[in-house]
Amino acid sequence: MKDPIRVTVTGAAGQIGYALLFRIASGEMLGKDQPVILQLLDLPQAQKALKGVIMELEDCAFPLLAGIKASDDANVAFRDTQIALLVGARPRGPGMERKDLLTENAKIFTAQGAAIGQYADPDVRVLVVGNPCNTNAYIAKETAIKFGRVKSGNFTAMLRLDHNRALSQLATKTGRDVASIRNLVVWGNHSPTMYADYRFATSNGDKISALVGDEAWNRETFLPTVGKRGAAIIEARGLSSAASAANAAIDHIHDWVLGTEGEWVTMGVESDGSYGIPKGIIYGFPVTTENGHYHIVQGLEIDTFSQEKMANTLKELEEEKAGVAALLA
Ligand code: NAX
Repeated sequence: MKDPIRVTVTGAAGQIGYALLFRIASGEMLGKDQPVILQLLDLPQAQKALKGVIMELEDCAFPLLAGIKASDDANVAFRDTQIALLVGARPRGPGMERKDLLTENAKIFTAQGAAIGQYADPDVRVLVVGNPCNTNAYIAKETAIKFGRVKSGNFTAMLRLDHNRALSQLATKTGRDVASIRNLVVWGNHSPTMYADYRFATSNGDKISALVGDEAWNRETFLPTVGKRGAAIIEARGLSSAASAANAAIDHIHDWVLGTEGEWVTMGVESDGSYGIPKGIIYGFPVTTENGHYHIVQGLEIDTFSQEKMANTLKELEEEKAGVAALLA
């Protein structure tokens, strides 16, 4: 039996947490032969609900679940953690400006970044799901690396739900199996400014753009549908995406740790300057992964339309970064 891997989930009593924890414990994220210890963080007022979730986890008698700890203290929940899923965040309240949302979340992710920087395993891999996830990941990274123990490249943000949404829209449009579609990318910020780009995508060797045929569909239907999918789900369900978000988080970590065998996936990762994106910004890029490391796919041609889209989503990220700069000084 392998040694258990310590997995921290924040916001564990929330709706994404409820769709996520059982799948992690059943081995869907790290493999059916990999035991896990869950270290669950939530606010003091959510501890009672979290206790109920833990009772249910116990009642599943998962063979791979080697232990569960719950805490309202980030310094406890992140101790020795190897995989950290930062799901909990401050939601936008009535009358709350975007700026206030950024600042409130910056406080949370500064505190959690400091806990990770001091107490996590030095190789910890971090996925930020809580919104605004790219900037929250940036804040956690910038804070954590000040302690000199953890790697800045191991802080990532979740663009995988956007990637999966785009895959599904393309499969429906072309009549091809979703599993046959390769080489899709979603550039930039997890927000309606994201740029889902199928110029390189293929299905069984055929170019997706040729199968789509109609050029206007990209601008008029595909990009708005993917960009506004979160809002459409809230409108239909009365609640934001939870099961699909949890599924995307599972996919993101699974592929990062276990490898993509040359296939592209989208991850929000620290820019190394690729495609003119300033170093340090957490931006959605196409990546391949092997041996627990990701590599940004290089050398893709960026046409004028794509350049504009990529610059637009970058501008939003730079504004978010400027909005929290004072808190990181
Ligand atoms: P819920 O409101 O159901 O749950 C959030 C949980 O986080 C609550 O239990 C709350 O007590 C906890 N929490 C709040 N502040 C915390 C803190 N400082 N430390 C620890 N726990 C804290 O929200 P849910 O639907 O689960 O969504 C969670 C986050 O995911 C939100 O920020 C949401 O915007 C974001 N999403 C991100 C997506 C992405 O693709 N990146 C898609 C889905 C989702 O919208």
